[in-house]
Amino acid sequence: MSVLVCVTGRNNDKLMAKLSDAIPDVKIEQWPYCEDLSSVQFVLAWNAPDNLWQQLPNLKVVQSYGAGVDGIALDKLKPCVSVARIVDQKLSVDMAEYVLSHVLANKLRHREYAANQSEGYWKPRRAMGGNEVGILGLGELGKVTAEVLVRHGFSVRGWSRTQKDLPKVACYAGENQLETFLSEIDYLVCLLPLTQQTKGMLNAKLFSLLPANCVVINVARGQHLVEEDLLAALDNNKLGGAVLDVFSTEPLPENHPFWSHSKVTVTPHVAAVTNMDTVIAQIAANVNACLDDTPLENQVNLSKGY
Ligand code: NDP
Ligand code: OXD
Repeated sequence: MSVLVCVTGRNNDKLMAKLSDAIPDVKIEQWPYCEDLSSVQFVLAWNAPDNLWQQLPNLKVVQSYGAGVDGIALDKLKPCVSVARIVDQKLSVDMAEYVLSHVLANKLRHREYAANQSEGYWKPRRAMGGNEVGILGLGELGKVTAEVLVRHGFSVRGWSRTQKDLPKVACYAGENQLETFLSEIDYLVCLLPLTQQTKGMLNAKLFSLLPANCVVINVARGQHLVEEDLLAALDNNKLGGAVLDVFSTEPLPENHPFWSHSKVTVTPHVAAVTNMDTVIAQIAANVNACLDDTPLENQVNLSKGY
């Protein structure tokens, strides 16, 4: 049995060393180098190429190196393959802090004052009044984000597929309650997984259901957003602004209108970055579970796709 690490777009030297320390008796190789594809039973994956899976006849487990599993072509896996994701309190808290900081930055007009400073223009104004934050997705990241916002005095509502019951959070569920959830929101945070149902959800129709001053914060996936619809809503003053951490194409292309739009804040997919030190134990535990044929930690429900 061997483990293949296919975490693309980064240097994995430290990750390989830490994994070797955690599972010293297991052979670990790094894609694209692999001595014997038929011995690979476990893949640690991030943005793995779609044609990898058909080359691994004895694959048993794919472990995502993040919370999302949309970078793994689930439809290309054999039915006997299980998928696991990262669940990590540090990841959730990092996400909550990112969202809180951008809600506060908009409320306190940081962007406006930065623009004024560059012109040497002194114009004091009151902070924005709105205090209502709506979170699409009340999963591992959404529920911690809701909790942190509540603790900071925001009025929080959340929307999910199945009904939730969270302290001091107004919980809505399903398509029927989406319109009510969206009304009267000052900040809309997207923390949904990317699935067939959620792809393109942040579109003109949804924006038309939000109050005109609402700020959209997308920290989930770029494909949730219809970019032209967002630009039109911002330019026609149907939305107050947008904070975007994720994009359909990453890195965001050089000439993309988001870079210079006065109402858009761009960050380079950094809202919550997987922390090697805090997740290595759950990856090692899943390699051992794969070896022993025991249940995985944080297994993904493949029929739901997240
Ligand atoms: P979870 O899978 O734990 O939670 C997903 C939530 O979305 C659940 O509450 C689920 O509802 C809800 N949901 C899913 N489909 C629907 C639907 N069709 N209608 C309504 N609600 C739906 O995900 P996480 O919280 O861990 O992560 C969310 C996403 O954040 C990840 O998939 C990833 O794309 C992104 N992410 C981004 C990062 C960044 O740095 N920008 C870092 C980490 C993650 P229910 O509970 O009822 O099933
Ligand atoms: C994740 C991410 O899904 O970093 O973990 O986007």
